[in-house]
Amino acid sequence: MKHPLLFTVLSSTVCITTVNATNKTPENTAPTKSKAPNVVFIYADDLGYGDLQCYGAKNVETPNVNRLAKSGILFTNAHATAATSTPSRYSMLTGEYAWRKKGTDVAAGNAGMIIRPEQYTMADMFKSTGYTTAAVGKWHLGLGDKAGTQDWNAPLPCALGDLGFDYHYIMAATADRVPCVYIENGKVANYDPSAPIEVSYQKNFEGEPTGKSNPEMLYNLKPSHGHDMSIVNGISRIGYMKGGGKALWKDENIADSLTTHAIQFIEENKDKPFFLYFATNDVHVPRFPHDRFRGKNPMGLRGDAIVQFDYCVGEIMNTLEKLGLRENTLIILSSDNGPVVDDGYDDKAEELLNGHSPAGPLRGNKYSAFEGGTRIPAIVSWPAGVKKGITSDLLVSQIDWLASLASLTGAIMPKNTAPDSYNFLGSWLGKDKKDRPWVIEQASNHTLSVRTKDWKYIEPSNGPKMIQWGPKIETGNSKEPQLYKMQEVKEVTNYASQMPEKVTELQNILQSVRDG
Ligand code: NG6
Ligand code: CA
Repeated sequence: MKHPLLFTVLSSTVCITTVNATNKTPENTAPTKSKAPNVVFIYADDLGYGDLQCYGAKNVETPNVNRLAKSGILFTNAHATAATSTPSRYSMLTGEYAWRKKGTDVAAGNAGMIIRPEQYTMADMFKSTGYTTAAVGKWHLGLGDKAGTQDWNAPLPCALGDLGFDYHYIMAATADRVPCVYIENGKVANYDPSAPIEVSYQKNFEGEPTGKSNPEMLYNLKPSHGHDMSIVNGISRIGYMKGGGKALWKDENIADSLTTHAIQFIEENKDKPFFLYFATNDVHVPRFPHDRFRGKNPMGLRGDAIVQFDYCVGEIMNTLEKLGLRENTLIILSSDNGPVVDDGYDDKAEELLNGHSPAGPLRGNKYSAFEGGTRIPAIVSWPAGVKKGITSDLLVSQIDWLASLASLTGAIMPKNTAPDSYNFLGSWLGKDKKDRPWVIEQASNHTLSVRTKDWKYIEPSNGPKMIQWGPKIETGNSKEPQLYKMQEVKEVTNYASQMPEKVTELQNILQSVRDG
């Protein structure tokens, strides 16, 4: 059931159904296939609100993202649904808040596929209107049938082909989790029969070195917290694996490998509408950029990883330009959650910040209920359909991409799918000035917040105030209700006791969304 509060807002406004290539807006017509824009998501990992030059970053140059922003809309009040990857991506790809579904916390590399084949996804939506679809990059939503049952030496019983993706070339989870191989169309890419793959998140395989027992085998990127299990390419990871041989990725080549596969997909599909979900490994740990990007800015590896990300963005844009596709390609660039500096490897990211603030002016980081956990960069560019050079402070959420883009393509979403996704296409394309009445944000310990344009309510939680496993990261937890005035930007003064009516109003919104 669609949420009554949102329904009231939406039913009183005219929704844009499509925008064609000549920048006119015919009312209530779905685009013909020849005019449907290609859609490319460039989805970064752990890239913060303040990490890009066009968002005020210091110490790092991001000329390609700056160019993308100049060619479209830069959003200053856009939100991911969660402060970690798996729930954020689950929500974005299905249009259902992850907290409605069990098993959507940060997934192990041998998690079973969390989005089930019968669920409707972003890729299904595009496919239903004739798009060719692909996912390239970090997946982190599980594969195969059940956790721990995958045979990585055979085709997986279910993979992204069952979720509407015609092609996929992905990392099962994250670069810091085994298995350290790419999966291409449900099978390990470059499979090496001489080195069968075994994976366990329970115990090590006999005789295999780990970061804990064999620190002398580690490259100079040592774990600072956790990450002391199997060693692959001289880097210890979360989880145990054996084998892999020639199929093992090389960390310094991940960005190039993903970008090359993304470009190949674009080239192969240049004559028909395509949807590409390009989910970069940057700037997640272990940060291990290629030599070309090392030592290029004062922030060390984290800064180099941002530059590497920017390079990949440039490569995608250049490819589209070269093929004459840029004009009618809608690019959405964003991040799955807020930034983190020390995320478990001693890469000196903390010491080398040199005044850079990864979350910009916001309080909190990845994992946090504070704004820095979920307010993320978001840029939308579509030369044929969106005005250029705009900055938008509209309140928007990634949860709405599915319904909004369905409205753009003319897809008819089956009933009872994407229950939390609403059509805010006009806001995302800069055609109208409609804020989302509220967005819901999920912290890593499941604390929920309600954010309106002016206020934010964080529900009480018994969780600790700081992350428990090491670095100094604020969780945003408090046993008391918290109410912040967002005009003050930084969540410092708690107005809850002074403004009980506002607290009740926001609590009611949260309750009704929960019940919805
Ligand atoms: C944490 C890991 C962190 C990162 C995160 C997931 C430790 C100490 N920390 O458990 O390094 O992998 O999970 O990040 O192991 S995410 O962006 O994919 O959600
Ligand atoms: Ca992430």
